[in-house]
Amino acid sequence: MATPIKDVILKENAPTTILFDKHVEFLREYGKNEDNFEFGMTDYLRISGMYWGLTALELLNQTHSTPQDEIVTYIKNCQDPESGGIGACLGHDPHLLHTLSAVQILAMYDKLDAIDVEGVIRYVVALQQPDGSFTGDKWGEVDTRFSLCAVATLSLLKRLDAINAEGAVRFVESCMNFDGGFGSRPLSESHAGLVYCCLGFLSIMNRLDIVKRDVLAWWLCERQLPSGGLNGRPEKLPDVCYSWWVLSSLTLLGRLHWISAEQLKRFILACQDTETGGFADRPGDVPDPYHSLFALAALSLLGQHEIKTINPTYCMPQHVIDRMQLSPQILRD
Ligand code: GRG
Repeated sequence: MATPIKDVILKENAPTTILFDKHVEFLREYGKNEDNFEFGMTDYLRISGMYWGLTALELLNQTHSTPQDEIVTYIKNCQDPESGGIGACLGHDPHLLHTLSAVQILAMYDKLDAIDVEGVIRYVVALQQPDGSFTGDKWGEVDTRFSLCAVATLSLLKRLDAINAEGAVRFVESCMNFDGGFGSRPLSESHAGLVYCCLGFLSIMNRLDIVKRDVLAWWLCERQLPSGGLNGRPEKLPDVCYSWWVLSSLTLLGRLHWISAEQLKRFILACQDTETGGFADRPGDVPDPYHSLFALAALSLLGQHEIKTINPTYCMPQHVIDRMQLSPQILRD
């Protein structure tokens, strides 16, 4: 007997339009109460959390309502003067992921000079390994996510020249699989999140020529399930965040039109919380800023006009990327 496909069923009364005002309120209020349990339990992802929420608000054209000076001071205080890296929150060890999120926020605010930029460059360079890979921090975990974080950070600071670029590309290429996808390390299973990381990396390095373009685009389209939602790898449930990891990848490959946009949009809209605003991983679950950003960013790639245009490589507003005169590679026919 064939194994049934893992998927969800969308309810007839699921929302079919963007609950714009509810999302603005949800994102503005999220994390304001420092005394609640969730706030204390999410210290370890604070700065990335700020990037998700602030970018989502910017996509909804609401940046003017965020306390910029307070945020910039907070980020400054999270920079470790010794290594130059930035931690998730005050008193935490620095990590490449939060270093990138901090640089993305400051780039959006046009306030990159608020931090010790040379320190950040020193931190990223020190994390590159002899085989070209990057660790996320001083504890040594290697992952293709960190290859993207490293080059995205350096390119936003206009210092891509500081690393061994050839070695970095060779490492990412060694993570490519027979199905055209990429995993976290050589011989690891292809995963849509890591496909985005590797394509984003190659887009910044102007080396998308090395990908198996149509084989990979086909594998990405196979992530779409009967509900319209996308999973990250075979046999897994859909999650609205893959709308971003898969669509941004298809956009970089010039194959966005291969997916069923209408069905995906239906799934994304069904993930909205009609009471509180915000998007959850799947319809009916609890919403959060992470899923809200990647849902809104995917809707932007699908051409939803109320949402500002997103850049598929950096997951930042396109007008910021244009202001910084960055032009990461995109394959077009
Ligand atoms: C947004 C510019 C920008 C950078 C972020 C950290 C990062 C860079 C990207 C993360 C990409 C990602 C989602 C990687 C996947 C990690 C992973 C292996 C998740 C586990 O997935 P599954 O398949 O579980 O085990 P699910 O939850 O899909 O069922």
